[in-house]
Amino acid sequence: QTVPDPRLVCPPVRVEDDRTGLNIETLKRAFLDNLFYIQGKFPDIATQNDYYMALAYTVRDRLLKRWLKTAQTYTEQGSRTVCYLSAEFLLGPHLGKNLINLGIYDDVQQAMEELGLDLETLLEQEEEPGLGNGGLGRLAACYLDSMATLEIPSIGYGIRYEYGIFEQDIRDGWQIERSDKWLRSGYPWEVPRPEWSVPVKIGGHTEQYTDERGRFRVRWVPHHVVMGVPHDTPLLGYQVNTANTLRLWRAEAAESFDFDAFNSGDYVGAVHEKMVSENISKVLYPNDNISQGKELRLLQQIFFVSCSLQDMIRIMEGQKIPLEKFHEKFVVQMNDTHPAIAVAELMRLLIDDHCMTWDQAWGITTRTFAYTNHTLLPEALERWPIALFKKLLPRHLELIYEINQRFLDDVRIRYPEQPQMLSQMSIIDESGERYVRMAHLACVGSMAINGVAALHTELLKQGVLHDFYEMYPKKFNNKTNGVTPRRFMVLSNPRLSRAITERIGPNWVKHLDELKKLESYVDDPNFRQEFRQIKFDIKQELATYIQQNYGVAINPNSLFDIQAKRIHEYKRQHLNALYIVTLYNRIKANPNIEITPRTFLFGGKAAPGYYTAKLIIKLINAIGDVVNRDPDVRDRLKVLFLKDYSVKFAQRIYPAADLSEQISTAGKEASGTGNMKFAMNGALTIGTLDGANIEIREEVGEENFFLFGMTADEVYARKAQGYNPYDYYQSNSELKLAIDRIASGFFSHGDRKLFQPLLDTLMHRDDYMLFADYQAYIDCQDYVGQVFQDVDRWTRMTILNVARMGKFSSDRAIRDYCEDFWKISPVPIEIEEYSPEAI
Ligand code: CRA
Repeated sequence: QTVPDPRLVCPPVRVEDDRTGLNIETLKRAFLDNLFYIQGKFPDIATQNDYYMALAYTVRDRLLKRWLKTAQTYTEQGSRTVCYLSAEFLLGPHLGKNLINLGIYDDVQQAMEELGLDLETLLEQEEEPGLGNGGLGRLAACYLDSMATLEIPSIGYGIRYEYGIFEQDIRDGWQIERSDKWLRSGYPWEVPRPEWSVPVKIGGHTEQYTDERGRFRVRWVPHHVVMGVPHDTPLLGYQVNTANTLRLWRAEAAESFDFDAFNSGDYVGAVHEKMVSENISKVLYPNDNISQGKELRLLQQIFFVSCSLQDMIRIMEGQKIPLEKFHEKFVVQMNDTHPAIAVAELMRLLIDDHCMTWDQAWGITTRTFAYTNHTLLPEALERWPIALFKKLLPRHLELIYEINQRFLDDVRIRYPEQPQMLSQMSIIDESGERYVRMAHLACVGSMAINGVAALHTELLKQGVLHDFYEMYPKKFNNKTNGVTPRRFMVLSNPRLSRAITERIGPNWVKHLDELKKLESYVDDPNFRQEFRQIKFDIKQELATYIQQNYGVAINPNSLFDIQAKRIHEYKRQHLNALYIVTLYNRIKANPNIEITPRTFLFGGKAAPGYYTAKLIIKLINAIGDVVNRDPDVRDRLKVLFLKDYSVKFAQRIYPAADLSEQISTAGKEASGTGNMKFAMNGALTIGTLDGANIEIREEVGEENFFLFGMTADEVYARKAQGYNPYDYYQSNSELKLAIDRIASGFFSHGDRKLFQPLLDTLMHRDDYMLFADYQAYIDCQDYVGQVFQDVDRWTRMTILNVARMGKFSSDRAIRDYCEDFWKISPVPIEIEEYSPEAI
């Protein structure tokens, strides 16, 4: 290592008290200063958004000292670093989380109050960066929070979409989409770093040549080049000095590229090029668990992957670490196959740009990457037509062919008598039109492969990735998902958090297993009473919100039964709807029937092109419109679809739930993470033996979980026998009544055609086996209703659920990744206490 020029060694950071001080007077002064100098406003003309921005900048200033110290420490120590590659990061709002992590929430609240402002109102101003669809993107965000909190050096790499997940509105019961302009009023949390922009090549062809040392080389002559400009966001851990970086790439035209067209007078042509380049980071594909196979999506993938890998090489060069040590400096985690092209791209960079031999490059590559699989659904498995691949990434295709040839040689040696293994395992699907199978590329190029819950990992090993499991059993492991208790308990449910801390102290926030200590309060009448009161107050607040925003009165004493997640047939929101119709039918048959009053709440977006999912939204709204105003119901049932579900809104929903609906067909939900967030906030779960539900039930105890339905094995067995949903329809009178009522046009102003496509699928195919699980679900729901009446029993169950959720902290998941195959240990960040007198 060379000694740096002493004149350039950064002295300890010394900045004014106003930029770092944490006491109330300083916070107020800094806030007013930012209102004046950054927003350029005086109080008379300032909007709530100006106040929000002034406060956000005040908080950002306080992050910067920690962020720069973190970066400096990692640079000096050349720390081993996790790079988390993800096409999605569903962060949610920053302000509240940063206040919590800095430990200044209450002081800032008071500071704002002393200035005549309300912190809650300011927090509401923040537009969240919705750069993800659902669980996968939110998981990435939880993991970044845990890595910072555990002081693990890490960089999140992704795409800075100009438009995130669409805004959902409901018109006449139907979902309509509006573009999400999250950047419209300015985004104070990021710092653009144009000086670290990198070029990404697209299209063109390759040429072979012999270099000056007589080596055989390949040169890629691209059709054009796009620039990636990094935009960095600091992510501070909880009560530590570590602030790691989320680096999102924005696509820009390579300015100098089309000078020819420009000079020859084709200004429009030159600008067109610019537009096409910038399209790459324009919009997030709004599909959850569905791969559409669009060209622009492949461009997004190579774009952010290439930028990120080039950035890692730049970092190594800056730290003067030789490139041969790439796998010692970095571990690169691929969040599903969206970044799997990284395997070929790293090979290309090492061989073509850095002159390594194949074996050396492959040795590094296969020690660097790890792959997380998030789904078994066939429609989500990514494969790209060879022709498209060749057009956009001619060099990568050559490299993939070579990787595949060498891999298939190994397969041949391993299975000399089984030639079918070659076509089954090949990275190239040649069964019809030829495709590149991204999951196969990811498996071959990674040192570790994991599923996201115990069942899911088992099913991967038995099913989709079975051949790879046989060939590389040691690569496979399970990492059950987790969620951050900072956002989903401390921030979203401050009252519950305070009640917990009063009993067991504050350590649970970082060591969620300590919630176990709450078990000794399960029979304490004061604690029970307080627990119930908190839930009631939050439900009442949500009721007020619903009254104001939807004009529907709901009873805070009723059972709040909530299903909030993406709308998908496998998640079976329509099974939930069938129970509602069943209850309604019972009331119509006997208006005086005893039933537990319930409020059914739904939230979630449907992919804009997923017609059936959109029809399910329409069905829920249609049922709600009838049920909510039928006088026979006498307010015992209310059904509401809450629009535009987001991280911000989810934070309000989880604490208000009594019952959490986790009712996917067994074997279909890889893990689920909403299931964890609900249970941590004292909701009980009604669920199938699917994904992480199984482990939640194991932890909280089977007596504290409402289980129903077929197991994954039973689902496969029933399918194999030949499943006929129509038999269930004919033989189950309540099911028949429910279906017939929908079919009759009762919920659709007499229109019998409206829901027919949905009902036809159910009666004749029912891929997700709603009918087979219907009776078990109905019985279980009826039982839930009875248990809810027993207030003491219910309260006891909810306390035990909260107390036993320790396993589902994302801190536990990250510790497992670190110990198992990341092989990374914490790097604490020391900050000398700043004191103004020292200047
Ligand atoms: N849609 C799974 O379906 C899982 C998350 C995070 C999903 C969820 O069950 O909790 O990932 N899969 O692991 C996915 O996106 C591409 O696959 C999801 O969010």
